[in-house]
Amino acid sequence: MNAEVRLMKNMLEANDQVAANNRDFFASQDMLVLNLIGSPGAGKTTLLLATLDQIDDYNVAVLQGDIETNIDAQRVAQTGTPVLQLNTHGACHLDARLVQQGFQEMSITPDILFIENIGNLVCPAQFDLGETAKVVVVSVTEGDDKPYKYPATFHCAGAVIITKLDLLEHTDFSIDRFLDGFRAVNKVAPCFPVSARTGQGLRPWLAWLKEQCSKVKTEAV
Ligand SMILES: Nc1nc2c(ncn2[C@@H]2O[C@H](COP(=O)(O)OP(=O)(O)OP(=O)(O)O)[C@@H](O)[C@H]2O)c(=O)[nH]1
Ligand SMILES: [Mg+2]
Repeated sequence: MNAEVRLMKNMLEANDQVAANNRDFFASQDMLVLNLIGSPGAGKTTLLLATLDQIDDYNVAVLQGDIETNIDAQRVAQTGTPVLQLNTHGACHLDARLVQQGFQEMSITPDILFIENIGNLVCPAQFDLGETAKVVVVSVTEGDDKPYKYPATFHCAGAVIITKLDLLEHTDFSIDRFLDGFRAVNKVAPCFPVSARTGQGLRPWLAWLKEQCSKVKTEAV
């Protein structure tokens, strides 16, 4: 094993230990924790805002990951949802330590914690944060080949959202082709085509979310 590979392995192992602590802690608090992963501009924050608007019967908090700026945290804060911006200042993914520190700083215990990861379809899938599930967000404007090109990311998804459905007719995105690629690497996770702009298709996603929330609380009993 060369030095670079060894360094990466050590880094991932150290991250996994903190992630395991996070996962135990979140489970002990009956929290559903979702790690939103997707390319820059895929529509993660817009989906989050449309979701927050529909789940006001839950206590929700957001950890907002970005390399720089608090633009997205400000968008979330306008909804009244507790939010903390996590800036990585260059790193292309959040890690478990950042999440642990950010969550401790918030000092609240929500029913649902959304973590918006850095816009990137590669590294965020490799770094476990201790989340309950990863939710991969892909938009129709990115092309339907993403599960073929980034299989590991789609393999580890607990759910996939295809967003910007309102733009579908202006693209050559084929939902069938996307699903064929997705099912080749992940037979179980649900896929929700939505438009966060118009609200189309949000209902099944919201139902899944609420179901996951109940599951976390039931499993804790
Ligand atoms: N038409 C349409 N536009 C959308 C939809 N969702 C997001 N957008 C637009 O897509 C752009 C990017 O959306 P964001 O939600 O900021 O994307 P993001 O994935 O959070 O981006 P980063 O945080 O920079 O990685 C914005 O101009 C949104 O208005 C949608 O469902 N339909
Ligand atoms: Mg965003």
